[in-house]
Amino acid sequence: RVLITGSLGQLGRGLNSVYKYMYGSECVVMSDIVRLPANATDVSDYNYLDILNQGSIEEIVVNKNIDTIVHFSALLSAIGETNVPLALQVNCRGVENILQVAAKHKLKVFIPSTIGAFGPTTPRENTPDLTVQCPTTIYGVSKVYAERLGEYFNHRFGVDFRSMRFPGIISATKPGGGTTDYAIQIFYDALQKGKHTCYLRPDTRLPMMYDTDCMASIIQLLSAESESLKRRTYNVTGFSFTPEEIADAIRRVMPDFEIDYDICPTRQAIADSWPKSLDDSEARKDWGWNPEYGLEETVQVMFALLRREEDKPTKIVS
Ligand code: VAH
Repeated sequence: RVLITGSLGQLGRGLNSVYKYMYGSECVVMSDIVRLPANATDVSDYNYLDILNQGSIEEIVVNKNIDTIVHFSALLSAIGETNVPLALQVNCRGVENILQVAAKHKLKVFIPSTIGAFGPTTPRENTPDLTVQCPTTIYGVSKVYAERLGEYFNHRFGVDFRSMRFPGIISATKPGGGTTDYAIQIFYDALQKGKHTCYLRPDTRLPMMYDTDCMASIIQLLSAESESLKRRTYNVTGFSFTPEEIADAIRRVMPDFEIDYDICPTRQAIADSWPKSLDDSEARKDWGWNPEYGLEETVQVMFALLRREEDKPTKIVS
């Protein structure tokens, strides 16, 4: 049975649906710190869980007989810079609590890392798994800490810790406070206004991945045999593009779409410190990572999903 923290966030809701579909709803326990939206439907086992309270994590793990935690709760890169003390609490203390509970109750743990765990001194093209990691955001610093702490708990206490450095994830769910958020907002704006004002420069290249591939990577990494994993933290990526290039791809579907630019210095500086493309060959070799979606497929599926959503209230599927 899997416990998902931050399960109402961008990735949590999708993973919850995937787990329910693959293994049945009795196999997934959702948690977060906010009430369910009033129009939420199909939520089978949703729990309040403050990850800063280790006892509460333990209570759910024991009461619900959890063997795996997918720990999504985190403050993302842009919002982290606006509240460093909270980012330290959520991203560092939260991870410490999860790993300590995992050690005590012998759990498997997945904690996502990010391209944000790299920084301006990292080679930016085809960035490998093992390289310089000196990030300049509190998000990045806390994710390097999570990677190191997870690996430490693995070799010191035998915790089955697994992690991936995700690029920006494009999904038909609103993200919260990241630097790559524009790559989702652009679709909502295209449908609602025919126009998007981008906070990054037109030539800012970043690695990205479509939601379905992201979910598949989590399921695949979590089901890989421990012996096949040569490391505990892997790079994974889908494809890289710039705002200009995604706008062109959108125009191939919606010819009148317009983009203009109003640069946000904080987010631009963050994006400029991150890799433009990732080398994920180790994940491909060790556990069969093989993404399916490119830019064109992503544009197609995002429009299809959001057009459907336009007629419906927000739905939480568990
Ligand atoms: C952010 N989406 O923008 C996150 C992320 C790839 C970066 O981890 O902060």
